[in-house]
Amino acid sequence: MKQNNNPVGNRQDDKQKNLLINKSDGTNKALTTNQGIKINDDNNSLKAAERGPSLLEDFILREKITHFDHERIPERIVHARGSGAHGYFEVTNPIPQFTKAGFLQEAGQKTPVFARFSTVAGSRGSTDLARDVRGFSVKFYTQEGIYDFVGNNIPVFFIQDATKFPDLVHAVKPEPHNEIPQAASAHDTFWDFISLMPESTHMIMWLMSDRSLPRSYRMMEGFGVHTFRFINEQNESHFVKIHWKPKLGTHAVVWDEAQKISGKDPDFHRRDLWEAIEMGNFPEWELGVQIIPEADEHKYEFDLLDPTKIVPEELVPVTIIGKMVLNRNPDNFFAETEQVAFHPGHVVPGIDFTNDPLLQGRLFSYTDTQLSRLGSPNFHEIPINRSVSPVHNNQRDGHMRQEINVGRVSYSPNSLGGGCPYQAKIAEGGFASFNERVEAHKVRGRSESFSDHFGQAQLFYNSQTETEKGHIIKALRFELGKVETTAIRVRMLGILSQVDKDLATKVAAGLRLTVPAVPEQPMNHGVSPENLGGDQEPKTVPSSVEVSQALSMINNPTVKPTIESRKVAIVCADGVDEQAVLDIKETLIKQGAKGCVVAPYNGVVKGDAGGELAVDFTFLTTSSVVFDSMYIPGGLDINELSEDNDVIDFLNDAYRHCKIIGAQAGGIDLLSSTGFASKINNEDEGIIIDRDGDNSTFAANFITAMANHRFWAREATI
Ligand code: HDD
Repeated sequence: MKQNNNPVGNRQDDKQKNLLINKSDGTNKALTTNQGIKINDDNNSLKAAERGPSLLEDFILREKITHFDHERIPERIVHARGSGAHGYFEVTNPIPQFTKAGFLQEAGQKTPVFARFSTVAGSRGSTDLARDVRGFSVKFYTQEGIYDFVGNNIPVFFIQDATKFPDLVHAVKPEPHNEIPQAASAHDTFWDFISLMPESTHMIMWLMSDRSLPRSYRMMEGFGVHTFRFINEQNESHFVKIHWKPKLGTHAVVWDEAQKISGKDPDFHRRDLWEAIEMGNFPEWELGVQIIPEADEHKYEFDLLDPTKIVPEELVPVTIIGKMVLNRNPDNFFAETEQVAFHPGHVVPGIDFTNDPLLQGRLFSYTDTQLSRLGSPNFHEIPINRSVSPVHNNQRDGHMRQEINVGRVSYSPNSLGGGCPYQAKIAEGGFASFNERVEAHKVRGRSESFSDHFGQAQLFYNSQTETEKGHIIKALRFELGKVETTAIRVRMLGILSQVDKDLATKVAAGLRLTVPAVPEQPMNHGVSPENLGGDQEPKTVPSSVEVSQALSMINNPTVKPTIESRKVAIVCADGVDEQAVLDIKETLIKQGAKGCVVAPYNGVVKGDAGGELAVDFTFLTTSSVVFDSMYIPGGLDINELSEDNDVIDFLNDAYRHCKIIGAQAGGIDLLSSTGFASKINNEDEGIIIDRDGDNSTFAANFITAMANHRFWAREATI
């Protein structure tokens, strides 16, 4: 029986306690230099006379400027733009039969975590709303050491082998001659590469879908992408795919909206995460696993080691084993969110790797990148990266070493230190890699079982609703429309035609091109025939599952009808029916949502009963794209509002983005000045009208409509 080195119970505060010794608060304290000398004047440098030159002697000036000069570190080569938060992971359904990982053993067990969400291509200061994959990383501070989950919000990847990662990233990043465009894939080098890499087709379907435009970090799924292994106490291995399912469902914005948010509030996701936690709306995800016995390794039409493939939930259901709650914002962005260093190779006993060639390459890359990003092999000592379980080994010295290792022994074997630190037995938690049998020739090549590049791209496309298919077509027209080289566009049409002829034809129509009758057969894996026999040409192995509901965001069976944490703009002006506003605000709060008063001016608006309502935003300081729904109460001074272009744009955009628009009594008249005036008489179920001012019936109808996220059917009529 394994020694219990994972005391069960509530360990969720362990990391906060661990961070405390590094926290510093200057409240009511004197200003000092870094050497602790109190500073008397921080406003003037030391000079030879008031109008004379500064003196080199001024250690206060020198220290301050030198520190400032070195305040920046290299940003992450990918995933530079991100936001993080602290929280905990709680086991709800332990699975000791599959894994001996200590933090997954008992129901109710809590482990502190730090999660970071990111875009991939843009720089640190780029917009949150780029069309891009989102990173989804979680550091678990377990009693057995750090376990890092380093996944994405899309369950597959562009490439099958890590050796192509630098090529992929060079292609998607801003072009090297002019550093344009920032945080965008819509340019020639990206599509040139993609059009020559048919293995990326499945990923491209996801990337062109609204999955790449999340409404919020809190409304996106997380996937481990690779197949990993769970190892149990009997040293038996099961394959595992790891999923995070958001409590609020998986939702997105539309592309026109995303582009406008990028201008109006490029911090949209960062702000949303921060504010939700400050307001106590703690973001939550369930952790699910798909478990596949070793014996089933070759049972499927796809290779479990191929990171461009999912395991459809129809073949292997997702079992929920726990939940993550993020309940604390960082104290300091740089110290925590910027310096946190994740690594898919940080695993604890009970979790192990497979031979997925993308994963294998990642196991090298992540420590290596921290050496240039954080500047030292001692990055594990940075507080946010520090394990809560003890660290003892013979590694020593290096830049910025914090630990003071005592004693004269820093080698093993040793007798002078009594043989310590000693090697842990497996039974006491020592990590032992799964003893997978490998009998092979060295080859520089790829398995033929990785050659299906279109089967699951078809599964994904076929699983989308018509609305979602329409968005994919538009996205491809946009992206390829920005490509300047016609040959690249045509090559991509050839690839798309292997997913779906109708898709390719519709994209081609937007580009005024014809889908090639015979697609230019792009590169195979570049496998040299001398190294490998077999057919390495890209091919289509039709999926045994024809439609998977879990792949659609609109049809997703796990999406719950909730308006929790949604934001409603309440269009206001003097004379507004203040009771109606108070009623809707209260109803929204009860549902976990929030109503914000938006008016033509800051300060307050005067209500019809003589009261005043505080204004949250003006039509200048906000935009409808940052709200989920609009509500127009009665009593407003319509003349003033209907002549204001900002107000009319506000409503027109909401309509265009399929948002729910509610209006009562005199507020309905404002809609006649909009571009959708003709649609207000029951022609559009997303416009909720109440002429009689019956607040409770109206609120119920408004909320039911909002819970569907958007009224997508409208798109067909615009
Ligand atoms: Fe990676 C960062 C996720 C393939 C090399 N990656 C990074 C982050 C995430 C991912 C979420 C940000 C971590 C953070 O918040 O600090 N990466 C993935 C996923 C992949 C993937 C899901 C495919 C399944 N990555 C991948 C490959 C390589 C890298 C194949 C290299 C061979 N990734 C890196 C990196 C980064 C990184 C260069 C940049 C910053 C960092 O590691 O800490 O090492």
